[in-house]
Amino acid sequence: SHKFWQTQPVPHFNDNTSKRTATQGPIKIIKPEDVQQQPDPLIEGFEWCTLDLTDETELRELYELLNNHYVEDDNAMFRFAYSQSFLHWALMSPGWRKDWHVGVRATKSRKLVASICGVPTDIRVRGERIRVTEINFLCIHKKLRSKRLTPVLIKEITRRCYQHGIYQAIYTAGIILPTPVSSCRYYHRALNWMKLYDVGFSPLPHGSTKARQVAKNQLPNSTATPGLRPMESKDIDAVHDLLERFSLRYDMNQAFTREEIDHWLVYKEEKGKDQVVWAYVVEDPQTHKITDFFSFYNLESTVLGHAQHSLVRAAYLYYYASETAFTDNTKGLQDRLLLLMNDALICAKKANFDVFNALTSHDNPLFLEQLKFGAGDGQLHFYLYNYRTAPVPGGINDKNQI
Ligand code: YNC
Ligand code: MG
Repeated sequence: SHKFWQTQPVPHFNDNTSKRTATQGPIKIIKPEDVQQQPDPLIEGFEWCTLDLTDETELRELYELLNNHYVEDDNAMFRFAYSQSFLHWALMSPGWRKDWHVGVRATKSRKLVASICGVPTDIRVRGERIRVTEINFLCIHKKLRSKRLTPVLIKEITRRCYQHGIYQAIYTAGIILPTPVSSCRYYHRALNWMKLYDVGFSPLPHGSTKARQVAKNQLPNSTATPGLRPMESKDIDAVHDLLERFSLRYDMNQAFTREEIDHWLVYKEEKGKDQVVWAYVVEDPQTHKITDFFSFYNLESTVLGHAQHSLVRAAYLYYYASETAFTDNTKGLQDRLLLLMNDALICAKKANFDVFNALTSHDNPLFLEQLKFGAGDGQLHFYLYNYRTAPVPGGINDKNQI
């Protein structure tokens, strides 16, 4: 009984795989002249706004809304703490528009009480290339929950996407809605086990000791892949080419432009701004070709109501690729990923992260267990709006996991 979602152009739970396969494509054709020119009204006392995230004040307002009201775990022990640098990075990617940074303010106090945001990109779904907006940061102030404001926010960002000729969207959520195109589980690898134990994230396994857990999660001091070094601007073309070829191995993947590679992977140091993304390449010591790369991003979580610790620093595995996928068998790729991902853990540990997270997407199942990642409680479901395709088994490769 999804009163709102059942009215939307999304596949229904009971659409079977053969229907979804046979009819891949848009669910509803949108005529530009039918797109509503004005937003729907909001409940009394509230009004629409467009956030200007280039303005430090407005960026801080979104940051504060999210830091106080965004996603928490089921036990309300942790809440995502997206930094202002992170929001800048995630919401002002190539092609971004102010229009798609939607807010709701209380008319009297001007306080920002809700948000929904999007950025454009291209994805490929089983060979079909589609322009989409990636929808993220849907958030409603805790005092305004359960008032059916969510459908109003979704309709408004949809209208603003349609107005600019984008008729499809991609998004992720921890909850099940009609209808996931792919579902993944989160895995966690402790880098600072003692802290994770202290804050209640990592339990002490029955029959083990703290000392044994610390020893088990110990990592070498230095990386082991010959030729591994931080990615630089000069590597953009090589990484772009490698990632495109590697991504085409998945049914659903992001089609990057050169500009997007630069934006999403190359960190530009700026005074007073936290580093958001870390990327490393492997440059073959003989040929100087880029043979592999991996990346991770920084997303902290607030520890709610803890005396000693206020933040957990989590690194999230992001894009990676390896030439071994084309030259070797699965065992060759697996061996290479074990080496690369262990180095990713070492790099993250050196950058002072407490935990390294990865989904069961991409080729991750080849290394998760062996590198001592443990299955978490959290799931991440991927959705397409106004596009039907058969379910994608765990192999989605899109950046909308942030
Ligand atoms: C959700 N996460 O099912 P039905 S993820 C989508 N995504 O509708 P109300 C959601 N829909 O079932 P509340 C949703 N959560 O009756 C709930 N819903 O059809 C649906 N949490 O609305 C729900 N952020 O306003 C139901 O619910 C209806 O007051 C109920 O607010 C929900 O960013 C929420 O988890 C999540 O801030 C805003 O709990 C609130 O409970 C909150 O009465 C903490 O709403 C933060 C949080 C969600 C993170 C995310 C992706 C969002 C995708 C939205 C869909 C985009 C579609 C594509 C649009 C562009 C199209 C083009 C082109
Ligand atoms: Mg509501």
